[in-house]
Amino acid sequence: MEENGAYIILSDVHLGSEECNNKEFCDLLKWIYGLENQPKIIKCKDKEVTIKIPYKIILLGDIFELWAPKDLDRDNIIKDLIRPFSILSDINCDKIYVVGNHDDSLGELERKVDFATLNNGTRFNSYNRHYPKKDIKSGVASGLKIGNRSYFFLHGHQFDKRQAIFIYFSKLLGELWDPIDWFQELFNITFTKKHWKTNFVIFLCLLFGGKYFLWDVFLKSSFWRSGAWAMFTGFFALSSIPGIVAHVQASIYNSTKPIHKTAEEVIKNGHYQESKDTIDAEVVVFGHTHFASSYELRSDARKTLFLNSGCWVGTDTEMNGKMRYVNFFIYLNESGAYILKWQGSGKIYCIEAFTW
Ligand SMILES: [Mn+2]
Repeated sequence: MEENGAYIILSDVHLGSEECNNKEFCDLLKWIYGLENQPKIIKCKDKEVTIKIPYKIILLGDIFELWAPKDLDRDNIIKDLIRPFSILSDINCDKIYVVGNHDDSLGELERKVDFATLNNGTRFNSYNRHYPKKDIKSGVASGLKIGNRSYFFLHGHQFDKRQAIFIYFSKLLGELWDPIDWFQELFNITFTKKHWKTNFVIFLCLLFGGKYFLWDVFLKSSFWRSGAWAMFTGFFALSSIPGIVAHVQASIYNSTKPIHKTAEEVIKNGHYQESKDTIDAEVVVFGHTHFASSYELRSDARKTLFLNSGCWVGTDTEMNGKMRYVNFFIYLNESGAYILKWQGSGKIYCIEAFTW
């Protein structure tokens, strides 16, 4: 597959989360929109690079925060997405959405939003695992040829030991298995969301009240009356327990976040196994760890360049002696790949450049 032209890769915006840099993200999208009439020349080391309106924008996963939105309320995702997605749809290029782990349940949309055409004639496609897709016959995931390099795009949770168990069970089941998402869905019923704490108290009262104080009454009462008790108890259990589980999951997840790893740490210490790798590409672009960086893996057989597209959450902070910067994107064209930081008002800082 060969598709020349420039590409912009964005990942880990986490729309709907507490720390999402939505304003900055919208500013970048407006700037990309403007590139159509006015390409921008930036300096990368001592080279000049012309940033043009891309041929495609690749949204590389975790664009939406479905696992732990603000107040665990998924309505916050809808509030957050309206602006960026309306700007995005106006940008005159095709858009590709590759799902990540925090928006994994959108993978079910794969065939449903494929080739949705927007009013300016641009297309929006979604991909469940990676882009491009695997060849069904050979099982090999061939890269996309841009210029004289081949590229492969995936969110990157596939390199994560913790996520591997979800993926393993999902494969066994033949469908998506994601307990975090499951409890999020149960919790995001308006009645549960609003009243889960009170519901839990009512549930406990019904459960123990029924058992200790009303036991006699129920034993003597009709089948229908104890049936009604069971039904109410069940109803309040279902309208409260998902709230507890969702909150516990969110706090466990937040305290053990597998993020902030550089591309080098992911490939060297993570779940990446070269022997099992079926990706046939020279450059692998991924996100997930929120750390814009690069790493070149050299073996006798080949050389693979891994690029991490960073994130749009939180602020620039020092982590384990290294600076982790936010608000990143990757720009690719026929002659190179660039890791770029958005500094506001059209100011772009080039962190790393790979030219060929
Ligand atoms: Mn992720």
